[in-house]
Amino acid sequence: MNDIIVAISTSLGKGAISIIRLSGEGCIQLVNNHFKGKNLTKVDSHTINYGYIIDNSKIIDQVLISVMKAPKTYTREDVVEINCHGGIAATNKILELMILNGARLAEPGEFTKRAFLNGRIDLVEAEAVMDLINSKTEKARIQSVNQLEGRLTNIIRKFRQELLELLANIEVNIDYPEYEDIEVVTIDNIKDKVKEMNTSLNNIIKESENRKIIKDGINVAIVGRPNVGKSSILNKLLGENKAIVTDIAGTTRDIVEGSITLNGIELNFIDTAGIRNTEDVVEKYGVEKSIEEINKADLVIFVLNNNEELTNDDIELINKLKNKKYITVINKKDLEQKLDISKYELNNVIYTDTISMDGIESLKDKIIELFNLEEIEQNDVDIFTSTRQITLAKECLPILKDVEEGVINNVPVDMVSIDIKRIWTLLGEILGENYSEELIDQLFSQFCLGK
Ligand SMILES: Nc1nc2c(ncn2[C@@H]2O[C@H](COP(=O)(O)OP(=O)(O)OP(=O)(O)O)[C@@H](O)[C@H]2O)c(=O)[nH]1
Ligand SMILES: [Mg+2]
Repeated sequence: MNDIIVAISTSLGKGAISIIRLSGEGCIQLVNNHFKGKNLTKVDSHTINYGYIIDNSKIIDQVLISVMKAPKTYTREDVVEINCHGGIAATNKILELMILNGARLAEPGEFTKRAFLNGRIDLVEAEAVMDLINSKTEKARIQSVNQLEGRLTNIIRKFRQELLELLANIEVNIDYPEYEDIEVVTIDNIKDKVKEMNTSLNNIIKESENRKIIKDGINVAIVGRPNVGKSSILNKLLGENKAIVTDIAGTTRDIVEGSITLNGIELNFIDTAGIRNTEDVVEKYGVEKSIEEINKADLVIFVLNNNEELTNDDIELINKLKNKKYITVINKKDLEQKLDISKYELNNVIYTDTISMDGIESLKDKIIELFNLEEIEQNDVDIFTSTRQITLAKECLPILKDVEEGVINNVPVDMVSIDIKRIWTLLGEILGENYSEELIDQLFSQFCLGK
């Protein structure tokens, strides 16, 4: 595992500087072999050194080199960072030089993976690094930084500590059953503690599910029959003419996407092909995609035309939306009303006119209301941010419940202790204890190169 890995850590392109990062035993020597300046193997740790990267005494670039010796580094291994001029050619040439002389191109996330495997960070913190890189809004950034600071990690550690204390109590109980006093204390102790943990874990999970949208945003699919004004609505929501609008039914054939930030949350709008029964092969494919988008979306904006009567295609769509969160937009309210929806119970009805922009603000307000976006702004609590964390935490809930009931029903304490150990293990998995190779590979492969 200690071979030398190398990657370009900045995004490759024209820029003032690029950073090439190396980690692993011998990386300082390797860079020194191609450096004209001070002897890097002799300099103090955590120093920046000026000089030239050379290849067979030919200068490749003028550089600043940071030398960081293990263990106080990102990976806990020796780390070297070469700051070179940001051109693509110079950066690639240095990377190539390192690879030709013994380094290996790092896999995505491999530096962070080493930080984890060497015990510098836990999995929750590693996921926070990835989230921080991917943060698109200020709120998502703050959430990741809190996680990176270890706030969630501390909560889980505290839970696990409490579980250990419970287990210790139970052990005393089993080893010294003659102390009746302890019996009473222990059972009460377990019951209260477990109840308290159940409530607080439950709250964190609930809050986490609500706020997954801080990280991932909300996917909103705009659907409806052709020509009702879906693309016009998308353009007005985005404030730019992203989708083509014409009076020809079937204008949008493929999905068009665009995003805005509303109350600090990213909304990803997906404009779809108008849904109708059609023989046109291209359009038909577009219609299938639209239906797929309905299933994937967190919210559907279902658009109807105020100026037309309801058709079978509309009714089919209404049926598809039964179990979805959706807003009904009745567009073209400036035109004569011919639509009659009185026979149908449609959710969240809003009237719009995309020419005068009437109703567009109400549509945004409705989205804020449906996802409680205003509240999300207010509270600052610690939550699980990845599906992996939420799934593991959820697995603990029924077991906690079993423990609670078991205690109430006088189930033998040693049985209860097995359950408690299981919860302790599951919480440990959140932090990355008892990890599987496969999980680790899959998780870190989602990182970008050089991190
Ligand atoms: N009067 C009026 N016309 C509108 C309104 N919104 C859109 N239109 C017109 O309706 C026509 C169709 O608009 P689009 O936004 O292309 O409709 P669409 O639902 O995306 O259509 P497809 O892509 O074909 O499915 C265009 O001529 C628009 O200018 C509105 O509020 N009032
Ligand atoms: Mg369209």
